[in-house]
Amino acid sequence: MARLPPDFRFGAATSAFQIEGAPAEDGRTASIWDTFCRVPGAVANGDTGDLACDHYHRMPEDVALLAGLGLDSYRFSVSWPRVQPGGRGPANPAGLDFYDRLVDELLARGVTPWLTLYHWDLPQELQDAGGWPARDTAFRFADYAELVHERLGDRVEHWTTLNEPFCSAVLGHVEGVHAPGGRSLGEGVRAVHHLHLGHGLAVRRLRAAARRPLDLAVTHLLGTGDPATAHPADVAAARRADAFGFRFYLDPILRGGYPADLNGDLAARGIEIPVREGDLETIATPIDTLGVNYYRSMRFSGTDEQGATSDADGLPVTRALPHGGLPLTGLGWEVMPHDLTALLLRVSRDYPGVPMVVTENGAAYEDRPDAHGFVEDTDRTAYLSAHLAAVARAHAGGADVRGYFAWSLLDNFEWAYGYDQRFGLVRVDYATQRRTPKRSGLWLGETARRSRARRTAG
Ligand code: IFM
Repeated sequence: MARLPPDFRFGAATSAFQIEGAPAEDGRTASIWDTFCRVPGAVANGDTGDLACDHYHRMPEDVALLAGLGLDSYRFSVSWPRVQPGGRGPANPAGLDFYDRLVDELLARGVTPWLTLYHWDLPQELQDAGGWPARDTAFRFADYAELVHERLGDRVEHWTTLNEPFCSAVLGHVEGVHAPGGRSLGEGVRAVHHLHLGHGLAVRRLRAAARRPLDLAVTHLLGTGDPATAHPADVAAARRADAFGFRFYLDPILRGGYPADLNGDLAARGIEIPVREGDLETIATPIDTLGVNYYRSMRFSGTDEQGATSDADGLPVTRALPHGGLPLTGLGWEVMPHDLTALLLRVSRDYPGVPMVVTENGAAYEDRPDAHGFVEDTDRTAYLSAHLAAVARAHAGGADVRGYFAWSLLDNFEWAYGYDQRFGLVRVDYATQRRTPKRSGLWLGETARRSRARRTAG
């Protein structure tokens, strides 16, 4: 494998709703995911986040596990309805206390905290007031960011505003498979813009309030998207998918505007991005790091199953297809490490000057624990190893990529798939809440240790 730089960061990631549980403790109010879990059929098996990994009560044990593995960084998210119930007004000190303790626990064990402010758990009261499609939510987010920073800004250097706005906006408002379960392209587009605006406002507030140099970032879910064939309809479909799924997220933040072709595609559907004067400048406030989450890539076809190139409204078809013939994870996602290299090289070429960190990468597999709860997950270990090698190749090719966080530290609540899909480096037996590091976790920790040893030796 090509060498990673000696100061390369190795971590694991989680998010609040997926692991914490304790939905009504110490003043926390409901989030849109608490509500969505109650919608019949929305989540597999009717699973909820009520207990999850009970991390709210087991946090010191989980931090000890991460540190024991040998990882140097921990990416976690703060639950908005825990620290600012209802999403407006003063902070809830009891909610903030939890993250205060978490940060101290991490630092005491020599682990760097990598904090994400928003990983999809919008306070339900803000949803009732319009949610992300409403402009006001962006301003509420900036207030919330400042409250968290007031308490933790003395010890936390790395701040990510949003995790995967594509999922919040498109899975949540267009495809209806994530909270809040909307199915409207127009609402989804409004949500994207207001998420971007909230990001920019928060970056400005944190920068102004900073008591120490901060590393400010946003994390996007990205992949490559080739045309299914060289046919012009497929080439055009891949261009549309790239505009809607990739450049919609990177261009406003890193280039100061929405792509012209995207505006055209949306206009054909009667949709306009609700940009007001000054928004684009706010959104493009410089960041220090770009978080890249990578799982898989798709191909795009401009024809439907019957070969038609336009739909009932006369609009062009864009259809995502698998590549075929590749190994699959437990979720049926194709394993494509080479595309991670291509992706990182593309971002560094098209959006130069911003360092990257892979803030999520990992795989769900059907784990088979032995009698002691140990999982010999050679599949996941091979997945992580191949993707880390892909990161190293991108680095060798000139991409400024500075770290890698595996998704996820623990098996956890995998959104609409509930607890059926396990991504953890550490197995969680949900009946007993017993944690057992898997082979993959031991392997990643050992890889991190070896990398640090090189740094010390060098
Ligand atoms: O579990 C999710 C995470 O919350 C966001 N990124 C993708 C992961 C796997 O689906």
